Amino acid sequence: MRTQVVIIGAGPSGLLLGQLLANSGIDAVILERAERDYVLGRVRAGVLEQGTVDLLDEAGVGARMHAEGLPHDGISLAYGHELHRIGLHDLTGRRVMIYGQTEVTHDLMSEREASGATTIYSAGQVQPHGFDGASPYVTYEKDGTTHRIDCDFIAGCDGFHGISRKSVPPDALRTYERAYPFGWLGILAEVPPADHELIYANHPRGFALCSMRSECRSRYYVQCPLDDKVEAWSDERFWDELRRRLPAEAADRVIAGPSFEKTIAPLRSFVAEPMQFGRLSLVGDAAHIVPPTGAKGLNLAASDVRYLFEGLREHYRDRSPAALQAYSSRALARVWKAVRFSWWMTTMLHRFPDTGAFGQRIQEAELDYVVHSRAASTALAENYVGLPY
Ligand code: RFL
Ligand code: PHB
Repeated sequence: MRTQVVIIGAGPSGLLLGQLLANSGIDAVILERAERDYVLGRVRAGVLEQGTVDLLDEAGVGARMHAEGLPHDGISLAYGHELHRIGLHDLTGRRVMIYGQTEVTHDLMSEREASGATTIYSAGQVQPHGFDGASPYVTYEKDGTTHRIDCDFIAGCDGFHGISRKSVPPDALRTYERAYPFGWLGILAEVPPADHELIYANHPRGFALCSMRSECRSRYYVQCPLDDKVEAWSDERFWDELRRRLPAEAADRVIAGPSFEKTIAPLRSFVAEPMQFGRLSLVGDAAHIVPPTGAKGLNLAASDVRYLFEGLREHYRDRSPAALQAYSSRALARVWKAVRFSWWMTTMLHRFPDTGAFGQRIQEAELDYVVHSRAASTALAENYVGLPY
């Protein structure tokens, strides 16, 4: 088989890139290791930047998002028993959209299926080859047979544990990493959210986040030790801990109910540089990971896709290599700013092993400065709604 672009991974990066390419008449095949329903079942991000919303519109998959998503004009920071609102829209003229990654994936898959473009699920042993030369190709196994797809370019959209980054010679890659000494325990429950906007809470017992998927479905998180087991967290214990970490006015509005998803995720910052090796480009989580505190993971994947798409479109349409050659440097400039913002939010809001009484007061002083200084609130808001592409 031959195609123009092989995309490895059918997460949001791979599907969105596939859609934009298909709309521009560029052929792409997506190879995905997992089954379709497994990919759809993963519960992850929930906050879309305006730029991500615009890109989904450009890809022609925005209709349901606009009908069912919740535009938010602000967030609240909680500390010292009080809630303080940051007016994102008042400060920046921009807003965010609450619309789950599961729904984004669903919309992209439906559109791809309707267009008849090829996606191969349950593809085993996917391996990119020859990307440092002019004739790259990708091999994979399906139903006991090894297949080969020749192509012009390979897009590694296969997440942090994928094969694409691992296929690059280690001496061509520089990595930067920070692991955080705690995790997030997250639940979904069919109950109305505690507030109409998100609440990020700093508390001496640890961080808590009140988020949502809709007006009747809530997503809540509490910081927990990395080695905690989900089984140790009954629903009752979770609701109790969440309420203890929120100011009374928010805690009183938390409506408890049975959880139907409960997982613990580690937090990490990671960047691999460069994001391009000859004809292989790394996109989204394959190249970088951020802790979820800034809600940036999915949004960075979208901005990478936009830069790579522009490069590929200019290559095919205008025979111009400049934008494709600039992919890594353009993407990394935006990535590092989101890595910094996510690290800063994480540092300001979580309890670290050495936080202690002094560290707690420093965090509260920083939060007090952020919410009472227009300059500092604006800096947070600009980053939260998403820096320009
Ligand atoms: P994904 O979503 O990981 O998709 C990669 C796809 O590649 C497939 N794959 C392979 N396919 C073929 N061959 C191989 N060898 C392959 N190896 C892997 C995988 O099966 C998968 O389908 O990466 P992508 O597309 O770059 O999208 C990135 C986002 O998913 C990610 O940034 C966010 O979900 C991060 N993230 C969160 N971000 C937020 O903004 N807010 C959140 O609340 C939030 N929660 C999360 C998260 C990521 C999590 N992970 C990765 C474990 C919670 C979790 C648990
Ligand atoms: C979520 O709704 O899952 C969510 C929202 C905001 C974050 C992280 C996760 O910062």
